[in-house]
Amino acid sequence: GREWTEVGSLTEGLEGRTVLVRGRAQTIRAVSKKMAFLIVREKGFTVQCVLTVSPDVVSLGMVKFATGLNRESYVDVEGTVSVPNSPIKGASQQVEIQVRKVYCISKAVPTLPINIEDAARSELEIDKALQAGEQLVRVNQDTRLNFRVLDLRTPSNQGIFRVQCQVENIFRQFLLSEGFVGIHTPKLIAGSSEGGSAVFRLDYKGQPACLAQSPQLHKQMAICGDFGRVFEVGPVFRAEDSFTHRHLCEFTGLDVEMEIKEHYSEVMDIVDRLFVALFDSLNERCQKELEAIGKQYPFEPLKYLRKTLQLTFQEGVQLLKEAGIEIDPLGDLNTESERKLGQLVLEKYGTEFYILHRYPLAVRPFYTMPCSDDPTYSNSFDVFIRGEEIISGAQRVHLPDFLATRAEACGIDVKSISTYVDSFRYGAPPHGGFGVGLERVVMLFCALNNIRKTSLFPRDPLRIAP
Ligand code: ATP
Ligand code: AMO
Repeated sequence: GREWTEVGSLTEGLEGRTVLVRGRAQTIRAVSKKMAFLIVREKGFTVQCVLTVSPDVVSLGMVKFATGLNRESYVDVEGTVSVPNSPIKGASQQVEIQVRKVYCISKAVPTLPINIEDAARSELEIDKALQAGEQLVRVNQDTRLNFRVLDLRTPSNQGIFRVQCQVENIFRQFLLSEGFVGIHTPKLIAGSSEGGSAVFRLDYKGQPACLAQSPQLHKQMAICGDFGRVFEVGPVFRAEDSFTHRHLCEFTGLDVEMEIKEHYSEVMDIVDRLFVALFDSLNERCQKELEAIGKQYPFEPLKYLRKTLQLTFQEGVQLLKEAGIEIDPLGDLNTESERKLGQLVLEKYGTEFYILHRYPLAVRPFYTMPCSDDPTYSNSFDVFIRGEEIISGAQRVHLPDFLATRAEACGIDVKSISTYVDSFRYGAPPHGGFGVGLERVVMLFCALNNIRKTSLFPRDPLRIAP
């Protein structure tokens, strides 16, 4: 076959070489009948291609054909790499292609619902352009999501989903290296796994069933099945009935469950080392992607410590109190107090990533182990990035009768989870674990303002298509 060059790898080192690239005709600009500029985009990278009429190489007809291409059509371009005298505006690559041939592989319709160049601009650039009297359309979130395949073509989106892939990849690699086994638990289950109303109910061949709100029950059962340490990457379903910037009805859960020898701090230790390794590797291996995201949505790199800060819930309440914010010491933090605590922690400890543990038992799910020294508190934790929750975790109750009592007290129909409760009747290791929201990790690492930006095809209370 012929040799192809990726647009993103076109650099000055290739000057004078003949290359063949395939990508989108992002913009086409005719200077005259004899000359035209074509910006070709591939995976978010762009290169300027120059068509100049010259005998035996580029005909008037070819320039006409190129200038008649619809934006976003898929094209092949063959030509010679050249280095221009002045910097190129409007393309990521600082070399040009002097075109010899252009082929159209697949035509796009003449009028697009989204102009990719407009969709790729930052708010600041849009404001400036509008002030300068430029004609452009601010592409709103709903339009982006309605025409997601076009929206996904922007460099920032190309970056976001490559970063997301890396988060998943590091999660797996790290846990495998620590002796965890990857598992897959059922998503069709008989009873609610987290309690509450946020559950999609369905009919399972005549039996009541629901979509799993988490792998909680079965990941614990895998521990009863002697796998010792397990992890899962899979879909999680929540019938959220409100519309927020951080809740989806379907998201990707990164779940962990493990035996505990002495203390739930063993689980928090995994969180600490996993996330420090994850942040390090994102900063190291996703530089281009983070840059592309930051160009459209400017953000400061995440501040985190080499050893993750751990505060108790009581210490958190105290910090808030000192700042003049009174909250119920046995209640939960609301979104606002979580944010505020995030700011206070940053000021005092210089980190935007921290663990808050020993939550009041009353605000945690039924399977959470109470503290042995004071059962109003629990062996549980949440983890925050930039003042927002990305992880919940805990030691679990492994005593079946107590588990049944707790489930009942939390309003869960024990019959619907009886096989789960019974799993602990055959000897069960003390254990704990945690669940991470993948979309939230990417959203908050990049300080994005909406979880829909980090879900490929987001599902929220109003959206089930595309
Ligand atoms: P999870 O439900 O998975 O634990 P979460 O971020 O929703 O994650 P919660 O413990 O449910 O965390 O809630 C924490 C706080 O977030 C609540 O006290 C509440 O203020 C706020 N909150 C939770 N769900 C919603 C919602 N659907 N709409 C608005 N605010 C919410
Ligand atoms: P929790 O319900 O806190 O805990 O969920 C774990 C993590 O999942 C993410 N998350 C969400 N992301 C997007 N949209 C949602 N609607 C949504 N709800 C939750 C958050 C949250 O921290 N079984 C426990 C975990 C465990 O203890 O192992 C659980 O599901 O990032």
